Amino acid sequence: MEKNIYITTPIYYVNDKPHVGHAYTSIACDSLARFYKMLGKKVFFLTGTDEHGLKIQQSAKEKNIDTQSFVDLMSKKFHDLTSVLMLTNDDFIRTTSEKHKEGARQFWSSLEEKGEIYLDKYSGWYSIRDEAYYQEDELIDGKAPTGGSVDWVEEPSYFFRLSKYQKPLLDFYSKNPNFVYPQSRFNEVIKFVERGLKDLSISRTSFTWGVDIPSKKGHVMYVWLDALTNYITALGYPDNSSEKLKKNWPANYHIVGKDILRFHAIYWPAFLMAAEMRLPSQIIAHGWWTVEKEKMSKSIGNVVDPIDIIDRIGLDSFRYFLLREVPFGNDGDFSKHAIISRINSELSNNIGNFINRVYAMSTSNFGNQIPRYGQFLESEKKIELKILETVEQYKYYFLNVEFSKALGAMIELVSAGNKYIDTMQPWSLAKENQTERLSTILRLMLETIRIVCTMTYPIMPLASVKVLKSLSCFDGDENLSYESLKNINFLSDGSPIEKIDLLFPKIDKKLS
Ligand code: ME8
Repeated sequence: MEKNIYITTPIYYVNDKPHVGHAYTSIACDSLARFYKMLGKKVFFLTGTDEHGLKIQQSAKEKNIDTQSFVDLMSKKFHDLTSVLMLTNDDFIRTTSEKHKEGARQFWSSLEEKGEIYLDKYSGWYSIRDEAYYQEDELIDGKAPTGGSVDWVEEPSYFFRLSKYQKPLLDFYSKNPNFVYPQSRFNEVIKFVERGLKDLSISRTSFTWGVDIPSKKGHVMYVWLDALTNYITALGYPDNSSEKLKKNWPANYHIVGKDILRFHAIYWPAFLMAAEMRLPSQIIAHGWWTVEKEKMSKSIGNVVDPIDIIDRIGLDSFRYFLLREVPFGNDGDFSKHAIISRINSELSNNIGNFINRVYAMSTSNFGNQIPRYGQFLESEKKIELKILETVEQYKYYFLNVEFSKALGAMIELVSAGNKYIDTMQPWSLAKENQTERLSTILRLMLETIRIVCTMTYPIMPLASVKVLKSLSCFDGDENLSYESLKNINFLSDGSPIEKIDLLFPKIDKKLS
């Protein structure tokens, strides 16, 4: 049985509606999922919502809604966003579903049976915003390192023997040098573990909104233990005969923000080791977005609603900007200026213009039909080489989750195409009736457009499909293939070229 490529987003807290940070993680996962499908792989892509914990219980209370109705309402907003963003997720898990809760309880029992859990009393700092425990020496000016306020908590609690996993984790890290991407963040994780691990409090008794543990009256599961198990409960855990579990676990990519790396790169592998389960292959930590250089926050009132921005600039441009603007792993700034300059220069002026001029010349000279190839000269051979080189780079970068570089390679190919047209001056060839040369040049450029728009498909599915359809070469998303990028003779001689509307209009006014 061939294993699927299993890709996950974090499950999102439902204390508030989705913002651009959530959309970012989801779009990155979706693009990777679409790319793997183009490589001919079977993919399982999971997203969902994290609905327990004090933070959510308090948010519901503030709104005067009962907690279950509140999480139903908020989870729906995240679910609706999956369609707005055109995510190709195969499932959407909710941690309040019975199936998940039962799986999480079974995971607890499995840890308990193996002697990994004991009852004691927790006293220490807890940040409700981060749903995280902090050591005294981690606090900065009396706050969590994330800036969240902390409360002193003292309550009976079950503990997980995390300290026991210091060495096994360090051994695992050294045997799996690509476990965390990027490397700089991996180094931080390793340093943290090297400093020593304390056993982790994994149950709470001071509130009730969580997975209850029937045999432990009064305790609910720590929200992170509950949440992390979503990656396996969605696959049918604890049913070890589940086809889904066998086909997908271990995950290939858990893609998360840098703020929640500790949970995924330390706690989760330790829990899995304790449960004697296999570990995920890679945790990818992306950076954070600020808005006009400020931290996104409700009190500043600068939280970007993805639906609002998509209404203004369109889904493709939004997805493109997020993945192109900053190297994955780095922080980025979501600013009007950056969006306008990125979209206008690369999408409108470069790709848009390239497509327009090639379509205009093809339709005016060859009557809306795909022209044929004649003989290749050095200039055409050079473009062919550039295409082959670009598609290799593109794949290399994509598999390394370097989305920005993959798109950069694609943009360079478009620039090479534009330059080739400037040099070849097909408009003069038309005047001189050099039909074969003209036909060869335009065919090669139409193939280049097809290749470019197949490359952009994982990031800009709408525009890509529109162009491919207009070139009569689209027969379903499932048939798009990476292999077709290496073929410069893919279009059919004489088949129709349909007119398309302006693909990427300039966006200056839409953002003002
Ligand atoms: O952490 N820029 O959920 P969450 C980029 N429920 N990414 C951002 C961001 C920003 N400004 N703000 C948030 C949780 N994110 C847990 C996960 S998984 C088992 C449980 C990202 O809703 C953040 O980094 O607080 C994280 O990856 C994701 O949004 C979910 O955050």
